[in-house]
Amino acid sequence: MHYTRFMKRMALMALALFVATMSVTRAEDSSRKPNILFIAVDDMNDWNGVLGGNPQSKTPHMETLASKGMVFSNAHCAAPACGPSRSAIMSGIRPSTSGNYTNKHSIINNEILKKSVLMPEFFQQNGYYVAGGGKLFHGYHFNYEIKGRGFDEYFPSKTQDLPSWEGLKFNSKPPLGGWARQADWGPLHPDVTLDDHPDGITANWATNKLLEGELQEPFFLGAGIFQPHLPNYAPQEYFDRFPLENIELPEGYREDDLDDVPAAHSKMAHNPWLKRIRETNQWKPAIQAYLACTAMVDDLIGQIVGSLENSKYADNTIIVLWSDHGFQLGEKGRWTKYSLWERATRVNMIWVAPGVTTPGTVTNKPANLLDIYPTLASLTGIKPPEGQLEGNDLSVLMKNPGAAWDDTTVTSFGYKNYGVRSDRYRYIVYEDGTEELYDHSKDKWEWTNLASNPEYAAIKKKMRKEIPAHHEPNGVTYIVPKKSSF
Ligand SMILES: [Ca+2]
Ligand SMILES: [Ca+2]
Repeated sequence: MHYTRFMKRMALMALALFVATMSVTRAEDSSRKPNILFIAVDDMNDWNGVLGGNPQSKTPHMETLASKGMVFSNAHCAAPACGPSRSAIMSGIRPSTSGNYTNKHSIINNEILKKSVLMPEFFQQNGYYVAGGGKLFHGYHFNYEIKGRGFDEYFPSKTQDLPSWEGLKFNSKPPLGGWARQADWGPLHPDVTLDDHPDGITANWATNKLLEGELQEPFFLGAGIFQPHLPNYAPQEYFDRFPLENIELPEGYREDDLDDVPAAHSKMAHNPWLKRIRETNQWKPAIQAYLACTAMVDDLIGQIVGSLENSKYADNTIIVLWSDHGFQLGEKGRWTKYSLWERATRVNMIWVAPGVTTPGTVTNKPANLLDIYPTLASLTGIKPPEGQLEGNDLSVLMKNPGAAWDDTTVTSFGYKNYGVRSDRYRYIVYEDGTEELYDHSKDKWEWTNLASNPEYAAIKKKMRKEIPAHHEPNGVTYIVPKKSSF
């Protein structure tokens, strides 16, 4: 008996010693954990040199970044709108699981999301210093719901994600001012420089954080760039790079493109902007502005990444650059996002993970913004929250691009509307059961809907199996305050 108790005590002491040693090791490990530079870009589609969606674009800094790491060229959003896309990124939970489907759905009052550990909280709870600036969450969610939760510091403040637009001077009267708050574009007054632009201010904040070298390590530093989200305002020099007389209309536009598309698409969301833009002869100026703002964002990406490279953190910092969804500039009669077509779901996702990614790697395997959270957990060696994350760990592909992988990835918009993308096909099914199917091997602009062609019945059946089994009803609606910024 005595002997047994002695042994038990010895065992407990050994265990205590082991645990103590482990925690020392963990503490030491934690000081060596990689930092994270998390760069978010709003509404940036594939019109850049990395994804090759439009040869008119000029994005040398993104191309340089891509050459240093791994590009996921077939990456898609969880939802084609700022709010649900970013809620899914930050929680790692699909919209169809949470019921957070649109910009007006709450995070903090959502029964599922309110129990989740959001990404900034996850890193903060695991010993990271978490700093953010600019648009990381959807503005309403951050400013009125999250209020800096999980962040040790936020710029400009924990209840204001974007630096103010107040006082910015324009070169001339914005072309469409008045009919829709965000339907505006144009150069800023010649006196206005990039340093005065809200995105330039956010980028300068991130630059200073990196170059000052006083961040507590390991850190998570998030910089959220708002352009090329509308309204597309940039300094004149960016407009000068894209002379109006050289602007081409979108290659993917066809006047009759919607003839073979079920009517259900317009129920999800529809805006009449293209008609208005054409009537006012603004199609080319609007494209010019999108390209100009994308070029401006590219310069800011170059600035932030360059600051990291010139900082003491360069060798031990993971970079992930992502955009929250794509953007349509007239294709299928649409302006902005809010659709399940390629133009709206395809996103930018570039990773540089020291010692993990191979420079200049590109994979076309299906990926999703939902995958960011589990990938960062894996790359930092931190156990993810139990039973929460629904995305995949992309580090598997970073280590072995030929690894076995999911055949498809899913985007949803609104209750029971789904888009499924494989390497080759896009399948869409709406709540009413109507469908679309496109073969990207011969139809990259998704002009020909093959859903009613019996030759593709087996493909459709296979794609349909990828749709989530659970469809959570619409979550609690967020009440938009009367006075709010874009
Ligand atoms: Ca967005
Ligand atoms: Ca068509």
